[in-house]
Amino acid sequence: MSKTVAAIRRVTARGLVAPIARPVKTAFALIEAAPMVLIDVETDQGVTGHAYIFAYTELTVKPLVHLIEGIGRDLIGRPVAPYDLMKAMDAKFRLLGWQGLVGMAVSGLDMAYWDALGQMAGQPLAELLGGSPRPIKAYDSYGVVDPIADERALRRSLDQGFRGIKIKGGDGDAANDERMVKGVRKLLGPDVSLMIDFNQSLDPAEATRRIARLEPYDLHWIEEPVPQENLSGHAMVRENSPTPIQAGENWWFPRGFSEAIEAGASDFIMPDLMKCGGVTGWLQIAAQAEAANIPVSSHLFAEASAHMLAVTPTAHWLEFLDFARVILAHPAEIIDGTLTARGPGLGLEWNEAEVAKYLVS
Ligand code: SMN
Ligand code: MG
Repeated sequence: MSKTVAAIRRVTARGLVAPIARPVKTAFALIEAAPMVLIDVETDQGVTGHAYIFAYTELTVKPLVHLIEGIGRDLIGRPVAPYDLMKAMDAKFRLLGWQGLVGMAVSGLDMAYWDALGQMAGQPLAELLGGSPRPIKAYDSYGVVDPIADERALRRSLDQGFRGIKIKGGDGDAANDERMVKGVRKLLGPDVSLMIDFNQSLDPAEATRRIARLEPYDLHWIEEPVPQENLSGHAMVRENSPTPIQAGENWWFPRGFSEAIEAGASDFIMPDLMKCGGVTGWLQIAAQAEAANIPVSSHLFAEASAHMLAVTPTAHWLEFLDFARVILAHPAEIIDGTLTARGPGLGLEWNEAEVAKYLVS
């Protein structure tokens, strides 16, 4: 039984800045809207694969659109085969290097390819990969919070059934972090997992001091205490930390994870589908994590990550930070604090009327 392999007919990318329900304040910036790029990979089988990536800043939206469409022109007529894509991209970008916008573009294309394959099979991606969609435990992801001003929002998260809340630190001094953590812990009670994310803002000595100060509040993890590339610094902080260390959203491709695991940088890892090499990269990272007994959580991209965590042997937490809500025809639905992957493919369909409102030309 042989069937023609689907081939690429056209790749389109569209940039937009979408409104978000809650601004996210980090140690470095205030994110008030979500700059994103939507990728559509049209095949000759009548199916179009979809994926979105997060550009972090509006400045990188147009360069990403240009890059993705430029790569796309060279893909026309080639099979919708993610491993072939990775090989072709390696040949194209080896001398330039893959980190940064190139890696984001390639990872986004990979996700759209897998979405097309799932759609063609009439299966959710999790099922195509040999698993089955199941409810994945999610945490609600906040920026820096004020336990008083944000009390209503936090209570609403609990009402939605979330059993985990992440907040951001490093926006001020250690006393400021402690006030926030103490207030949020009091509000949540002892049984909800509370995580703090420093977004790479500290040096190892300061991180160690702050983590010791936060010990009484039973934090579930300390995320990115020091710059992501400082693997030995992560390991040093981890060595002295009573709380598990979490990192990975800024490690690039499976190679980045093997280096970090080798360095003993983190207790937990959280690949970002857009930086880790898409679905193809994630699968290779999940295998490394299983071999090393490391729990795996996701970063952003909740809809696609719910598929990946369903086929990750050491699946831990799904991050819920709802950047894509307004541009999706069927936004992610949290039920009892969990998210279940939906198909076919990644289950992404654009709400074109909303997309049109936020396009950057
Ligand atoms: C984060 C990254 C990018 C945008 C918002 C928040 C963060 C996280 O580090 O872990 O969600
Ligand atoms: Mg983070």
